[in-house]
Amino acid sequence: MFPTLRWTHVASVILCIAGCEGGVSLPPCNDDIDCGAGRYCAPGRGCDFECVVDVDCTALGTCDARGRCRPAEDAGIGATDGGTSHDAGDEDGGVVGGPDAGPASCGDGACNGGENESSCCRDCGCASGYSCMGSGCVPDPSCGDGACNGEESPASCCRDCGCASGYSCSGGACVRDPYCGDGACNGGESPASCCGDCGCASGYSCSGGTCVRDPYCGDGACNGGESAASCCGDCGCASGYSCSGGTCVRDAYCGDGVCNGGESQASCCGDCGCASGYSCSGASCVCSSSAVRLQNVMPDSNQYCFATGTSYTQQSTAYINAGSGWVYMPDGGWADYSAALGGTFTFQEQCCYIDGCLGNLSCPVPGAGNYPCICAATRTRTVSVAACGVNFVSVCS
Ligand SMILES: [Ca+2]
Ligand SMILES: [Ca+2]
Ligand SMILES: [Ca+2]
Ligand SMILES: [Ca+2]
Repeated sequence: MFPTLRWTHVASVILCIAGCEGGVSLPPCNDDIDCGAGRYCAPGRGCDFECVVDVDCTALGTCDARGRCRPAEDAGIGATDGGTSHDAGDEDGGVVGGPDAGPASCGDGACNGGENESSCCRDCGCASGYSCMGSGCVPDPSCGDGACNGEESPASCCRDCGCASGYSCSGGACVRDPYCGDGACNGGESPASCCGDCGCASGYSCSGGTCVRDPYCGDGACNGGESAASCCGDCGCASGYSCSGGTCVRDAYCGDGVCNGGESQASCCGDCGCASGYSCSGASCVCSSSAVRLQNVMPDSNQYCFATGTSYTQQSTAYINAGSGWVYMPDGGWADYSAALGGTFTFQEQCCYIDGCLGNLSCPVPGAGNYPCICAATRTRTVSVAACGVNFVSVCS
């Protein structure tokens, strides 16, 4: 229980009756002058009333010679000092009291003798927000005073205490600095430096911290769901097929109906055919027919007929007998006869000039009757049938 304070005053009697305990509210002060007559400025308590006797100071000690309550221990000191403190010429202006009165000093627990918070904060205290440190009032620690002090910590006052590495003070709290992997493209990051947060350009994906191009047809790898059907350039084709224009097309082969892919008549007559006279049988060209072409190559001859005194032309005419009778063959005319390849062919030839001036024979010309002519002796010739197809033989050469 708090004590009941009872005050008796010189000028007037004011009783602080029961009920004031713990609730006594005194006017604030810095100096006795602030308190007016009958009061003094009590450190930490305000303008208190002067006392007359100790009983007035029930809980505060004893009443000293100046009418001020002092703590009991101070009172004791005062009693000890009493012998000198009561001397005339006391610093308090000759206020001579009882044996408890002593000289005011900073540290005596009372803001007295002209002390104030500037000169003696130990006794006089400090204004709100300040604390007595050493010999003066200093501001209480506060967040923002530039020093990490009092109860401050990075969590409670990062402005003064800073933050751990990788964190910065923002809005009064430590927030983590931007880093690659925080899910936001920030702090100077770019797709090149942090594709995990910043992503990549179209057609690229972030892999292992680097933007790598997405698979595409033409990158040289069969990837990204590509197949021979969708991208034969990267995936290739089945055996016997080659990628051409983005599609697998069958390679050239003997039997595709086209002479291609290095095929020749010798290697693939089915596609490339055979030379004249040959036909493709199996995989080879074989000679299907051979013949001898007999052609009259004897030129005409210009002559002069003395009998008539005129120039005239001897027309070349040949007759051929290949075993089936004589055949008329005019100048440049020809006839074919089949003959076995590798064998020989025998025929007779008679070479004549139709000659109206000197003719001594009669040469038949089909459809035109007989003409006077000059003929060489009949000759039998045998030729080789060396080539498949037509073997050309000049007659009357
Ligand atoms: Ca601070
Ligand atoms: Ca980031
Ligand atoms: Ca690809
Ligand atoms: Ca072919």
